[in-house]
Amino acid sequence: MKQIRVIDSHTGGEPTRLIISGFPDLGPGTIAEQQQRLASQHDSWRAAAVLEPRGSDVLVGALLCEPQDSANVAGVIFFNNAGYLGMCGHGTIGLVATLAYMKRIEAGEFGIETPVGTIRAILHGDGSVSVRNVPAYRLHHALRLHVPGHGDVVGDVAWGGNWFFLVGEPSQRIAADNLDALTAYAWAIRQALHAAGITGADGAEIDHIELFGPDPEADSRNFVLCPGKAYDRSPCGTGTSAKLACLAADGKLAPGQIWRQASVIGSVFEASYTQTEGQILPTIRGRAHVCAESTLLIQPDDPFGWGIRL
Ligand code: PYC
Repeated sequence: MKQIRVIDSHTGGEPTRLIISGFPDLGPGTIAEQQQRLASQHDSWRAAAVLEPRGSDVLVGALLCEPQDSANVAGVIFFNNAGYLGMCGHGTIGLVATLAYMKRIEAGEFGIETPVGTIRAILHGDGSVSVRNVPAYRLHHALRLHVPGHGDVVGDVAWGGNWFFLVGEPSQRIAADNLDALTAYAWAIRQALHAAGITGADGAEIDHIELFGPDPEADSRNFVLCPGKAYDRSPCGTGTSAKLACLAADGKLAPGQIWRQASVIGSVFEASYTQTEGQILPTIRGRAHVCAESTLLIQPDDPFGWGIRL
């Protein structure tokens, strides 16, 4: 029987399952190389950890890895029901909160290696976590897209550690009582992007759709549809980074100015940026809480032991 030790947390409602031990050895190399090995040779472990019957579509897995550079506190590979993520903001906040729960770190600043680069995180004295993300930028502005069944939709394409299509004036209300309609609308946008051959840089698939609306307390409320069709319960760290890149490009948010991004369920990230050449360096601050510590078991005769793949 296989055993996988995990600690679950949630960041503003969005869950992260940190894999502490039990996955196969991914060998030497960068976190990006290890991610490729996990995907090509051991993907069933991802499925076992995050798919039903142990997981769910909304769960993000985070494999804790040894960092290549000993100055960094950890390496991490993020994945979900559909595959692998370059970076994950809520997941990094969950990782840092979990390392604190495990007493591996105390308040301070840390380097964390991800497949898309090394990021910096600060664990604050009040338990909140700031993530200084990889550089973000807007690739396309005000792109008009025909979405069958929904008419024309105008949005930006931006990178925030994952690729996003950001729609400032969606035809759907951003509200927790409108989730089915939001999901159908965002999924139709994603399919229309694919059909139109619109991609991120180097042909990368735009696999996150982000819709915005007003919020009574924050600067904006969003709905983010993740690659596997689950919506992000948090305001999405990489999505908020992509949003900052668009606000900066439009001259609507100055460096250092705080942007309060609410999620569709009302959790909030505080975000700001500094400028680099042609790109921005976003910082996202939020809070995670640990909520379970367990051992996943895979019995050899369990027909769904390696996850339900539909
Ligand atoms: O917080 O960056 C994020 C994220 C990506 C997918 C789900 N959450």
